[in-house]
Amino acid sequence: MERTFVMVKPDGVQRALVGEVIRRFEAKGFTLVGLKMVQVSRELAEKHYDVHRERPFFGSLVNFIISAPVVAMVWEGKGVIAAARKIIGATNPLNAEPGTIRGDYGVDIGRNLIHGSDAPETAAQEVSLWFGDELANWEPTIKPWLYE
Ligand code: DAT
Ligand code: MG
Repeated sequence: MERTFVMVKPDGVQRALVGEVIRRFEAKGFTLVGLKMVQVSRELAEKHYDVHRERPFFGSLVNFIISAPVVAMVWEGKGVIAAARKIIGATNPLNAEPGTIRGDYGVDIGRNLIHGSDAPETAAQEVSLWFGDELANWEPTIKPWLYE
């Protein structure tokens, strides 16, 4: 079953949106297999955002991610990588559709509340970077009511 990495960024934690984020993923039918609060080190933040190292916003992005705790999670389910990106919405919250997390709660690209892996390769990398093997392998008993 597919897995993806989702992180409520410092602004999402401070805005008390952790429960709302979890609620949306649970309500959709995805399964939580990893969850922790993290005061991120500069090293981890730079590794996580390594693809953006040369971008002008890299420094402020890393400083922001390490400025206060984040909530890291791993969600499992059919098509969860692409579905999470849809639930999260466009990178710039002003372009994100209403009904998405960024569309409903954000206004600034530098305060867009939440991260989600963008493809199978990055999902695998990010799950491993943030959680290693500390994930719960479990099957919800309602699974036959979610999947044919
Ligand atoms: P996403 O988080 O939607 O995958 P991304 O990978 O392109 O977006 O960028 C990572 C984060 O960097 C993004 O969530 C917010 C920040 N960011 C991206 N583009 C930016 C920009 N033009 N100015 C400021 N911050 C930006
Ligand atoms: Mg990205």
